[in-house]
Amino acid sequence: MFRRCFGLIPALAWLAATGCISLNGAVPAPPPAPWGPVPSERQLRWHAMEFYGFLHFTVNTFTDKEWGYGDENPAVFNPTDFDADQIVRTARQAGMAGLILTAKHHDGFCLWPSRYTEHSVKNSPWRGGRGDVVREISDACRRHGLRFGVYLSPWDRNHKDYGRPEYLTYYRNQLRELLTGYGELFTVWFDGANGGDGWYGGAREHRRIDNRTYYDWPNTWRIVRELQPWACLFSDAGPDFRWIGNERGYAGDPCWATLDLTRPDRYPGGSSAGLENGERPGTAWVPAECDVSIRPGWFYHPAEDTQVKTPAQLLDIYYASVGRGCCLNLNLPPDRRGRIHENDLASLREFRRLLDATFATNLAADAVLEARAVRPTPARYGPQHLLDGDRATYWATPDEVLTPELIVRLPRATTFNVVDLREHLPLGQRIEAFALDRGQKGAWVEFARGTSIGNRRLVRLPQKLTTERVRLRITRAAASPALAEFGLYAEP
Ligand code: FUL
Repeated sequence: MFRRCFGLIPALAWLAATGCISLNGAVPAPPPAPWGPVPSERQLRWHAMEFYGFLHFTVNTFTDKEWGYGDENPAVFNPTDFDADQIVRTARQAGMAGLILTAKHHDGFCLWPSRYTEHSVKNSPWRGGRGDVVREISDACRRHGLRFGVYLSPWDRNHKDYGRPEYLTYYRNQLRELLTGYGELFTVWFDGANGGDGWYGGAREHRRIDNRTYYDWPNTWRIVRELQPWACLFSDAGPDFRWIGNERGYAGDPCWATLDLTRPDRYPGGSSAGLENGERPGTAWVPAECDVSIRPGWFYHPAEDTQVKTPAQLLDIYYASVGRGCCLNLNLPPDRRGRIHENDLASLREFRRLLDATFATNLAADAVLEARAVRPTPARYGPQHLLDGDRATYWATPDEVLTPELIVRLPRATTFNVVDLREHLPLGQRIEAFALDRGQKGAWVEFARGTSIGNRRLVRLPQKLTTERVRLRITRAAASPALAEFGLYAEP
């Protein structure tokens, strides 16, 4: 009994501190009811990654192509100095939270020694036919603290049965090998490019498939759910995250995390119309990934060594993807040595330096926040949660207050050009529009407006401004806002 009481007091103090109970008698209001579609726990983990990478690597790297025909001799795959640690370290130093490897691209060549085909690394001279790129990259990801995912092209220009039902068995067998042999996967990336001409076991013909029916996706997805419950399924239409509809790395503005999956053209390889902006209210939470290559092509081509995106271009992409609530999937193509090329490295390093210099300190960290409305009780729902760096806590208003204001009183005149906002995603994407003002000679002057927030909205101003007061006005919301974070930053 004594021991129980002894533990009760710190427990009560902790609950009071977190706002779950109030020791002075006020009972916190229940949290706002979720509005519209909401993310799963699996999707929330994906959202938290924000920035990860693609590795496009296969026979194309050696044949100088983007799409292999499927008749490539496995002997052409022969990296001279493959170094998974160099590749993964580069990604980690760039700030990536994970890597997705093209285990099999459209040419059908497997980067792992699949039991179901001879068209793989086991027939290449690399590592004497005993190599496994999927193993080496996934192990290196674990060593460096990155999550790992796979791209397994549904279209296979090598396989003789492509286009027939038998191919589906082959595809699922390969998928099972990847799902069971390489530890936890954070995603399986199902590409939408499909059908057309290919080698197809020597037939060398054109094969057309019906994207809606041929792959029987629901049953393939079920295999992933069963074997890798934390893996998010990617395709043009989700179900866990969607394509942004372009390969430039730019999200639309607004960019909603929801889609209307009742549309007949929403299936893998279906229409890209509407993907850049998403759909509101939508029927499902299907946030977008912006995929883009650091070079013009997805695979390494020596002629593109001088066309690596500059740090400034990468920053623009970051603000237009992560800064619009998406995840950024930046492709780094290993070269013929099996390493990330020095030019790509140099660009990534400077990009990272600029991001770190920008986001090292929240310039609003010591501000006094004044909210025009707070849901009872303030300990639980007050604006102080906007500065705690914790997306699980948030500022919320009573249900009927849809357009509240927040005043940020800075301890001194502060210069910034980036405003960082996050919604509390488990309650849905509630905010539809906002405006930002600065205090100037006793008045408020608007300096920015925006629409969707979702996982993150980075408002990047063309010029720095200096002020002691900032005001955030939520100008339109579908339900009372639940805002998790607020930050002010200055680009160097
Ligand atoms: C596309 C593919 O056809 C490209 O080769 C690349 O893999 C890109 C990420 O997706 O659909």
